Amino acid sequence: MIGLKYYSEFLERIPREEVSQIENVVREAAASLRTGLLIQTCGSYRRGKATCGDCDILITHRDGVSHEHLLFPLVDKLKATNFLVDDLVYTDKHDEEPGAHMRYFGVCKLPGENTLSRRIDIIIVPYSEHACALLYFTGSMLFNRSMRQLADENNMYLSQHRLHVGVIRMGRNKVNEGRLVPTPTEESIFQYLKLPYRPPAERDY
Ligand code: DCT
Ligand code: MG
Repeated sequence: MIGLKYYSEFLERIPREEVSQIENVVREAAASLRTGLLIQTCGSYRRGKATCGDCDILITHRDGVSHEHLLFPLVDKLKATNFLVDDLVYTDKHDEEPGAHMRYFGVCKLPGENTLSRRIDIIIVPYSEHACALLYFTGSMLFNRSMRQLADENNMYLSQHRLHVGVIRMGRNKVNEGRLVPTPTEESIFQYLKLPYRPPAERDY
C-alpha cells in the first residue's frame, strides 16, 4: 500500500546533494541523542553515483555500546519533526533471527513544498560488525554476491555481520562454523580474501 501511495515519487532518483541533506537531518537528530556516533551513507551514494534510488544510512559507535537502544528514540525524534512520514520495516533485533541488525526502512521527506518523499533505510550495528556491515551496505548487490562466493570458495563465510575462516562445508551445508576473525576495517576483509582493496566507486560489479 505504501509503495502504491508513493509510486510516482519512488520512481524518481534522488540527486546526491539531496541524499547528503537527508543524511544531515539524521545526523543532527542522532547527535542530539548521543555524542560520538559514526554516521555514514552507504549504497550507491558511497559508490559515488550522481543519483540514488534511496538513502542507506549506517550508524555505529566506536565505544561498542552507545549504539544500543538508539533506533526507537531516533525514529521518534525524526517523526516528531515530520521528517519520517511512513514506516515499511521497523524492527528490534530480537524480532527475527537472533543477532539481526536494528533497522528502520521507511519514507522521509525534507521540509519544503517542492520536495519529494524518499525511501530511507537506517541500520544500526555494533562497532565489532561495522566493517562487514559497511561493506555489505555499500554494495553493489552484485559485488556482495561475488565477495561471498569468493569467501565460500576459500573456506570462509562472509555476511553483513562477520567473517569466519576455516569453515568446512559438505555441499551447501556448513559442518564446521570455523573461526570468527576480527575485521576492524573493510581493507582487512579484502586482505583475508587475498584481494587488492577496491574503493567504493569500483564496486559496481
Ligand atoms: N544489498 C544486497 N542484497 C540485496 C539488497 C541490498 O547485498 N538483495 C546491499 C547492496 C547495496 C545495499 O544493500 C543497499 O541496497 P540498495 O539501496 O537496494 O542498492 P544501491 O546500490 O544503494 O542502489 P540504489 O541507488 O538503487 O539505492
Ligand atoms: Mg540505495
